[in-house]
Amino acid sequence: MIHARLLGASLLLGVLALAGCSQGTSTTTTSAPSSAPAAPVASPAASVPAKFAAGGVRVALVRQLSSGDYFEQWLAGAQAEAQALRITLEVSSGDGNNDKQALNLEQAVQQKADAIIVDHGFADTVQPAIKKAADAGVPLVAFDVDPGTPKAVALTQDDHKIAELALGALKADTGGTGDVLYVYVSGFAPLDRRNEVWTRFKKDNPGIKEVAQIGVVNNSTASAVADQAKAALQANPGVKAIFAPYDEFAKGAAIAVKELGLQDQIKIYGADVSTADIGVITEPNSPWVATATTDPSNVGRIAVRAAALLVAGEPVGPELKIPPALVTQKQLRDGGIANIEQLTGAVPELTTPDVARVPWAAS
Ligand code: SR1
Repeated sequence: MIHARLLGASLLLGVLALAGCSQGTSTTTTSAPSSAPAAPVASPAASVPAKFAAGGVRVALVRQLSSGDYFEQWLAGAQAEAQALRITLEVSSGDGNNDKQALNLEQAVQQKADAIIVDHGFADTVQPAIKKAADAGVPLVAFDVDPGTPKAVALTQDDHKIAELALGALKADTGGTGDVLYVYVSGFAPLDRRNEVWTRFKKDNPGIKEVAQIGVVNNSTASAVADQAKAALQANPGVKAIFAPYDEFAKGAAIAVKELGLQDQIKIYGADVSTADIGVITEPNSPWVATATTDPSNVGRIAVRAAALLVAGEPVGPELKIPPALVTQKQLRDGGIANIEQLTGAVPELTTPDVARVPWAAS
């Protein structure tokens, strides 16, 4: 065991991104450097496990999707936490191809990663490999995908709350009546959970009428949703709100509303946030008026911390659920908030250092 204070200086520098290729999948490896200039660190509460101190821990991050603000920020958070904990993070993405993600997962098991984080995915394609890994005793964190085994830590955002917050804003603004366009694609666990709330919301608010449902998830989700939304809004001229609980959906909806010149008639209620999203929400006459969100990079950090704890044999609850906050256009404009750093400063509950806290971490 080596005391973290001694190591602190070497934990702070440099992402070494090595581009590699395996089975047509781009894989990046983020590793901590062996040395770095001195820097001040906070006192840790515990000693660093030897394998971490030696930089010998490999965690595979196996992703279903990687494009879009949410997934980029999430990865940046995961990489930053891996660097801080001296973990080598081996990142692969199925780029929306579920078979490719399943292959990447099989490969991570074969290559004996110290832990595996599965980031999104469809149950039927990832659960067989998750089961193999769990049976082999590999520590697992499953983010936004049902792992099908209690042996894996299930990490989610509180998706029911995300939908409730956004729909609460929609209801307050509409008075609970009016035609609504809904953006949804089934099969993605977080979207399915948000859909449960939407289904209940419609029952509880009979004045709300879903006039159309659209949605697509691909490498250019926002522009595909924009095209669909334009057609749906032209076919349904009475729409006064759009429920679009994923930022790529909300961005696409905003493009459509602006192109049709309907900003004074239609408001958008979304999910997620990024600096680019804040720009869209706060621009003059923007229809996107509220978003319910966590800080995606904070969630990526938590995934890596949970994996680190499992590797060290530390207890982690079977479920980690990260609470969201409602962020409104008014709040951003009034607060002069232009980026994620300013937002997390103004809404400190978006940062959750006590979730999966690593006792040997410097801060
Ligand atoms: C396609 S699923 C997109 C969602 O995954 C994450 O949970 C984000 O919140 C995003 O909305």
